[in-house]
Amino acid sequence: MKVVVAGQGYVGLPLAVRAAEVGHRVVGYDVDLERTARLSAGRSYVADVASSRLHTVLDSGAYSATADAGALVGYDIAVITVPTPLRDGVPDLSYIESCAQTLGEHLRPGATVVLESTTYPGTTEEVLVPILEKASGLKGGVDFLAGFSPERIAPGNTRWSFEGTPKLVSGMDAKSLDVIKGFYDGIFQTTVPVSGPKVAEMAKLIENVFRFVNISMINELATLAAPLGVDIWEAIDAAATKPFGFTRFTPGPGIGGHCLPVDPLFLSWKIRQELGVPFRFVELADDVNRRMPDYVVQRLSEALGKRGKSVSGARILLLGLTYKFNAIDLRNSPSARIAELLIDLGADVRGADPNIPDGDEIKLNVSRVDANAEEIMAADAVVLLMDHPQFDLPVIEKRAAYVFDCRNRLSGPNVESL
Ligand code: SAJ
Repeated sequence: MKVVVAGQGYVGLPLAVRAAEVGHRVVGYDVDLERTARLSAGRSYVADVASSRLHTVLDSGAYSATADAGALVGYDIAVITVPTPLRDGVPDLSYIESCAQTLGEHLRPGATVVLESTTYPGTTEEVLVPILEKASGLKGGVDFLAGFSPERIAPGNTRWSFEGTPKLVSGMDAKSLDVIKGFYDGIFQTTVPVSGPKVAEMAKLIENVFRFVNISMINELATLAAPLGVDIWEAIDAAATKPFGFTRFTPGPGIGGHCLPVDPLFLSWKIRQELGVPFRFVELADDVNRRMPDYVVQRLSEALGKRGKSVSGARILLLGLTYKFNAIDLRNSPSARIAELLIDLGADVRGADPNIPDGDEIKLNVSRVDANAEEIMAADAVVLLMDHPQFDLPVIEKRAAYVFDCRNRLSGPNVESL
């Protein structure tokens, strides 16, 4: 079939390339000209899609990348994989809406549109379909088909492959489900049909709320275990020996990324909008999560105080600025807030992270340095935020005057753990 994948990011590109590899003619549509130029040159910027795979589908003509909406004409199926960020705490559906408008203008009878972007229950039927109908003059469920199928990409996850991860599928009606299931059956080893888009939209949110709430809970417990004199890290490892009914999460400086601190708030916002009541677990988790950077700074201030120093004027080296271990993404990373708090207290803050793509350092609010022995020795305090594999942990342990370790990877008289 002629397939359009709208949005060629860490979700859309793997789907587009896989669809091309299984025999579809795929147009990778993105409004970012720099991205489409890179893709057309066969240069992947998504870790899970090797440039060699991109070259193969480009050379065979199975895949092409474009920012030109005119290339969308005549698609049989279009998949929307655009961002759904929060803007001032409110869900921002503008990317979905503008994409739906563009796809609607090129929608013809018999075609199918699938939404993959994570969003609150009701978006597919109450936002997407009406826009498609208005832009095309066609009727959803009669002239065209639509549904929702959440993405379950786990960047860098080597345990579960893209096609090996079960895929939820839904349709606005039976025919839509049938066609959408058929499409994904050609790409994923397992598809899981559900009764409608709202179930699929909610299921995805349950997946991420589960993580968000549990990680926040373990973070709050970490702040309470320390004064109780309990080693939270050892206690978690002990709890994790339970072979059933437990999922291990570890404390950190805060929950970052564009999924976990965002998606659950889509749900709590919708619940307040529709029902006028709070989804208390998510609102509490968000509150706890927002306080973690303050907690890190408080522990740092106390440690410097014990060493006769104050944060003001202290030279502080942050190690690991991206949002999680081995990730390259800076979005919602706790490091930015921690740096901001320290700078406000008069500290001289530097940051080291080998994973940040060149050019992205302009987004940093700290000067970027290498995590070398000189920088480590020159700092009054080192903070290990993300234990990226490139960091030389023994050097940090040996050379740092003081380390606040948010990942419990180090030990020594100069080391304290979160
Ligand atoms: N984090 C902790 N402690 C933990 C686990 C995570 O502090 O025990 C922090 C991370 O450092 C990060 C944040 O939480 O800042 C989110 O971590 P994550 O492991 O959930 O990673 P994400 O945000 O990349 O989540 C993605 C999600 N994928 C999608 O939403 C499509 C999630 O559903 C996956 O379960 C997760 O990857 C995964 O398992 O890798």
